[in-house]
Amino acid sequence: MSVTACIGLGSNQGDRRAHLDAAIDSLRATPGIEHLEVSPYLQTTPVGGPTGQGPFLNAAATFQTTLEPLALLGRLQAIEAAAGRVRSIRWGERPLDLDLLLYGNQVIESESLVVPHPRLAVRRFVLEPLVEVAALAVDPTTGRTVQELLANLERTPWRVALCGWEPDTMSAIQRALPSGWEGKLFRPDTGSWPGKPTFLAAPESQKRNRSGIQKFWPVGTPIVFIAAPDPVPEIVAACLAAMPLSTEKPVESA
Ligand code: PH2
Ligand code: MG
Ligand code: MG
Repeated sequence: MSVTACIGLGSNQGDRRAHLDAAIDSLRATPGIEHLEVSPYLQTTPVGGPTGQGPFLNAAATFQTTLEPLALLGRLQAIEAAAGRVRSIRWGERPLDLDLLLYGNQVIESESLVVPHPRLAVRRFVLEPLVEVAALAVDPTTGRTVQELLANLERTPWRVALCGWEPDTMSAIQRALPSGWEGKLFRPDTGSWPGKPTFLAAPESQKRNRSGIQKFWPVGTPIVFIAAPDPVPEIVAACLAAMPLSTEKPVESA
């Protein structure tokens, strides 16, 4: 059976265009991969990782595949290795990064592979190229299309869910919010909103995190999600599930 898969491509070391071109050629030559479409290449500013890295060239591709998810992952990693990729510092410079973003509508959470990609919904450098080749592909964790996820990044909501472990960083962000904005701190380790009863949130307890957020701000409340130091996938999913796509500030009832 053939499945539609989507991948993200990135390079910020060496001849970036040549690395992306070679990766596309290798994918096209792979048995079990067909009808590959690739987005334009987009120059983007590095997000996260050590400072001083050069800009990325990012792209996305979609194709039909008969490869099982882990076989596809293995093929992507072999193509990365052929480009000279050595895995050292997380989010450090790399000649080639190939990320499996979507594999049909499957949700996979194994030791070596998490699909949809955990940070798909919050990364402009992934969604901007992806919308060029798979605008209507659906992210099964949020139920949103790629084009909706990208539109979501353009919104200017006025409530902010600050997720993180470091109280100082969190309160600094809270103080920096524009006037009229409301910020609430969320502790992903305990699942508690300060001032609200704590409930246990195991990493996999997406449902509980979601209901925690919804108790605080009901479903449909426009919120934006800020995480430090690193987005927590289940919180991202919970926030997105609680967010409508409207940018309008809701009228407060007295
Ligand atoms: N990849 C990362 C981390 N940061 N920033 C940009 N602009 N593009 C990337 O592809 C990228 C990144 C982790 O893989
Ligand atoms: Mg990546
Ligand atoms: Mg990667």
